[in-house]
Amino acid sequence: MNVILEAIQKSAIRIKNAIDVKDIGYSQEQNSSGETQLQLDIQSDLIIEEELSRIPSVHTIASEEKEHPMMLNENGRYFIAFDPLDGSSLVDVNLSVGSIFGIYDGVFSPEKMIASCYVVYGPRVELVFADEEKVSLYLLQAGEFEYVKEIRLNEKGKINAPGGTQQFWAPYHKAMIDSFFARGYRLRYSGGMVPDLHQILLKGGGLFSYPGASDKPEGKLRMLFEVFPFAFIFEKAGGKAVDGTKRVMENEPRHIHDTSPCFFGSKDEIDEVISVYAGQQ
Ligand code: AFP
Repeated sequence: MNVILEAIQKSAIRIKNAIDVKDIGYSQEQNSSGETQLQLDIQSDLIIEEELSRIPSVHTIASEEKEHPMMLNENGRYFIAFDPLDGSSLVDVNLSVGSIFGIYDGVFSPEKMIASCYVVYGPRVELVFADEEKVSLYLLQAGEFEYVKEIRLNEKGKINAPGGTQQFWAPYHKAMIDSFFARGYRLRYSGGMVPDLHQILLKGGGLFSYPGASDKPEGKLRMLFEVFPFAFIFEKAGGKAVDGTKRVMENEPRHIHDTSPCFFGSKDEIDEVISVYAGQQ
C-alpha cells in the first residue's frame, strides 16, 4: 500500500506542476459523462496512469476520464479508481481543485474498498489518506509530503455545503437545508467537491449534500471515483456518508460511471438527513 501512496504523491507533484505551467484551454475531447475535457484533465489522467502503471500489485485502473477500466497486471491485487482532476472547470477561475482515489481489493466494489485518498491543489497542496486504521493529513513542503496529523470529526459541525441546483431540489430537501442555515450554519460551497469536503473535515464537521433532484434523480457525483472514496474517509474519521436513506457504501454501481445522491458529514447532521428523508418514504 505504501507504494501506491508514493505513486499518488508523485502524481500530485507532477499535476501541481502541470496546473502551474500548462495551457488550461479546452480540448476537443469529451469524457464518459459527456463533459468537454480540459487539456489539464487529460494531462492529469496520463500522469496518474503512468505512475500507477509502474506498480506490479495494481491489477486494474479506472479513470473518470475514460469509458472503460484498463487492466495493467493480471496477477495484481489492487483495483484503483480515480478522478484525476475533479472540479477542473474551476482552474480557470483560480479556485482549488483536487484528485480523488479509491483503492479496492480485487474488485471495484464498495465492500472491498481498503483505502482512499485525495489531494487538494490550493494555496497549499495537501493530501489525505485513509486506511482501516485512521485518516491522515499530509502537507507538501519542499517537494516532500510531510505527515501533519490524524483527522477526526466532531459529533456536530457548523458548515453547510448544499450542492445541486436549488430550483430542482425536492421541497423537503430545501426545507432541511434552510433549517440548518436558520440555526446559524455557515454556507461554504465552491463547486469543487474536494476543497468543499476538505474544509468540513479540517473544520471538524458539518454537512455536504448533493441530493437526487428533478434534473438529476441519481445525483451528479460518481460512486466509484468520488462518492465511495469520500464516504470511506468520512466514516473512518468518525462521520457518516449516506444516500438519503442508508450508508451510501451499501450501493453497488451497475456501471463504473454510475452516480448516487450523497450526503457526507458529522453524525448529528447525517442523522437529521436520514430522519428527514425517512419521513418522505
Ligand atoms: P466539474 O468537474 O465539472 O467542475 O464538476 C465538479 C463536481 O463534479 C464536484 O467537484 C462538485 O461538488 C460538483 O461537481 C458541483 O456541481 P454543481 O456545480 O452542480 O453544484
